[in-house]
Amino acid sequence: MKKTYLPLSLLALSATAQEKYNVVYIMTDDHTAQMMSCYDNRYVETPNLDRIANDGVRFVNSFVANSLSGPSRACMLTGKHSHANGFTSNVYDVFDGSQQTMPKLFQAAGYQTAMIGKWHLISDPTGFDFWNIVPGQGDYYNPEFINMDGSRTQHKGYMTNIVTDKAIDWMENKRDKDHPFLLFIHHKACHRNWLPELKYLSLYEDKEFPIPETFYDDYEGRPAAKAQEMSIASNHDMDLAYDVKVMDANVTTRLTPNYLSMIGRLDSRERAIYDQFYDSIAIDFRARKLSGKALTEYKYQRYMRDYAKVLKTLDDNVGRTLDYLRDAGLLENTLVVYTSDQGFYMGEHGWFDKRFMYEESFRTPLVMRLPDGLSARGDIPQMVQNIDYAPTFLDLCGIPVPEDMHGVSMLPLLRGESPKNWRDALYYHFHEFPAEHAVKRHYGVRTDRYTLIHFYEDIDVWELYDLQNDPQQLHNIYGQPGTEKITKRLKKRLVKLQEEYADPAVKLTK
Ligand code: SGN
Ligand code: CA
Repeated sequence: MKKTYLPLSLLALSATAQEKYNVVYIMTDDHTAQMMSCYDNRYVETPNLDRIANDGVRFVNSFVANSLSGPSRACMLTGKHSHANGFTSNVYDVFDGSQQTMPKLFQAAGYQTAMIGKWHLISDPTGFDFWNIVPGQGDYYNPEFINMDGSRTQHKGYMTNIVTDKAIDWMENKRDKDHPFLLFIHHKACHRNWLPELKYLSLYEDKEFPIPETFYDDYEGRPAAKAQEMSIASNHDMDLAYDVKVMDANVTTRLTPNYLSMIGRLDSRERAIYDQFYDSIAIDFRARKLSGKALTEYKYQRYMRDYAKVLKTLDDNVGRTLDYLRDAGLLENTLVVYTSDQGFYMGEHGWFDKRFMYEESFRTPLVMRLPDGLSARGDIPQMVQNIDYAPTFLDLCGIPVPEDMHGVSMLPLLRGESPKNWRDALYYHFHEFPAEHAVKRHYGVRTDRYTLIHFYEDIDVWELYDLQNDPQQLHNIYGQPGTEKITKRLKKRLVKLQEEYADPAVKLTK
């Protein structure tokens, strides 16, 4: 940006809308790169998400620090790994909102800050001039929002549309336009249990999704992978009523009550439309009397279709957000970021859900449309992580990046530079066990070629993958002859990262 020299008296007012970039940070829930056509065109088209990448940059090695909603959000807000920001798990922690966060630093620098949608950190948001969040996971249909005064308002409509309406309304009518802004638009889509917007119920019904190569993985040599409860085949894990939506009035499954309460939010007219669609699916399902592999593959198709429908509304709304920014003349001066709180399994290893440090859930989509002045375009190959978002946004907007943040600014990458000393290894730590989906605690290190993972707590298992020879991570080569040297080198790197980030888990590695 061009440097301007202001008289001292005006320095305090220097965060004016004309001089500073805005940041619009769009984050979805459980949206994975396999389901975004600019990353992977096997399954769906996402033209509006792709617009961001086509006009700007696509990070092809983008990862999270802890593949779970709340923890991921806390990493993004603080620029720190979970053990340091204190929010390690959705179910055991409350986010300490008195700590330093990126929005607070923006606010102190004179920015207008706002947060709309899924927050999922238990405590109320801090550091925002305006917030309007949903309780917990929120609901797809006629959702309730929590207002800043603690009151709750139920809105008529579909969550993804409402979150976008609110975001546009804030940009257009609620913010102080004399100041630059930081806006978080945090969607519930595409989180379980994938309830589509009613107008898209029949979409993708004629589509048969290809079954991933690792769908029938036997988890040999990987006891933690075997112990998980996120299997499409299991009717305990993927519920026939709640997830697959083939409810049988005579059978109450484990999650039927949750399902009924969710679709109970529809009014009678909406419910009739919903029932007409899924009742016919359920009748057809019962007539087929499926079992074994046929049943598992049927569940997979239903899962893919419903997920894709939810994603369609999301893509529409990202398009709407981009159109607003363009029409309001904001695009030239705004960094638009699109990412998800983590990746997800679309049948790989036979799974749905996330949590593991294996590639599909460790990765997360990340595309950005850059404001004027930043020249990078196309693919960015460096390994980046969601702890880098806070330093990047701060750096871009000329706000000093605090020393204690673990992440690093991606600004040089956005300028089209290739810094020589960019990180060569990523640290990951998943803490939520015991919990739903039964994924063991684990941490690990990933380089461009290898992933080394340590599962611990009620298990003590190391896994090593050569991503070049085994990108699907089916062969745990830890302890195999010939891997001694690389294992030693990776453990050393892991200890160094754990010491650098001061993760007490280092004692389990040494
Ligand atoms: C809910 C879901 C889980 C999911 C977690 C965490 N169960 O508990 O399947 O793993 O959220 O997801 S449900 O029966 O309530 O749908 S996260 O993305 O918010 O971390
Ligand atoms: Ca999530």
